[in-house]
Amino acid sequence: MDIFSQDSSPKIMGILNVTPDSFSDGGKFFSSQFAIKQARLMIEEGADIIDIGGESTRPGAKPVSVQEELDRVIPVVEQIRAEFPTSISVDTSKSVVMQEAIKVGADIINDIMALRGENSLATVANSEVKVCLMHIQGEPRTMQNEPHYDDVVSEVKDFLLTRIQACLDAGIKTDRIIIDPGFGFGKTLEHNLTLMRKLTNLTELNYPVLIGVSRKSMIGALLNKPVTERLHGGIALAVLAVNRGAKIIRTHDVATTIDAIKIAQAVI
Ligand code: 9MG
Repeated sequence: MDIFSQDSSPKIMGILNVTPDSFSDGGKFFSSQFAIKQARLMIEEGADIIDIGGESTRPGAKPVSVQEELDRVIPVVEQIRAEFPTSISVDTSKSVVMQEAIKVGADIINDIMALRGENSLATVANSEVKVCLMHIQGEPRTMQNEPHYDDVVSEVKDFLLTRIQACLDAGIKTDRIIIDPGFGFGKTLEHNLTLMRKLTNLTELNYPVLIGVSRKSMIGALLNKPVTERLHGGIALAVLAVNRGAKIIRTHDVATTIDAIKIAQAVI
């Protein structure tokens, strides 16, 4: 069975950031060995997918050049592909990075801009990879400057339907498409909570829904806790999302999330 099909159990996507702030030495020397070690740990814990990202999407993060992103991401994709049978996702909005990642064996393109960048749609259409289409209002640098919606659920849903249609028109078949409301991407706490409460409005579209809430500021805002103390809040949201039909959970905390979802699945 296709592990991303609507009938399969929820899958865990482990986050592998290969950005300077995630490097073992605090950013001076990036060791791909360190990244591979982290990937191995997440795979041993049970991750179904490793999501590799070379550019931070946090508000205010510095953009990186195409070459810099290629240098960070591609060797790591190559090494994980050579060592592990796990699905590999690459978190990028740059078509050149998508193209090179696909060449060295990526299975999924995770694009926070939902393939709106130059050549992105064609690059994915000319391959066999799956794509995660995420909703964002604005762009990462400024997205948290007073986000506004008249109706967040229907606006996110309409955006995703429009991007799905663009994919279908470009020749990307339905079974290659994953959708994501983009928690924290141009959304206030109240927008995020409304999207979680009404997640079935998206899961009923019959595309696998991916959610990423791990360690995000919505948890910090609710609990008044720093990023290092958001594990339990993230687990609660992951379980609620699975209960509402989410199929892929993107997380830093693989083992704990798997345990929580097993319990949720036994009850649902
Ligand atoms: C890269 N990235 C950071 N947060 C994310 C989220 O919530 N969803 C997806 N698809 N990617 C994300």
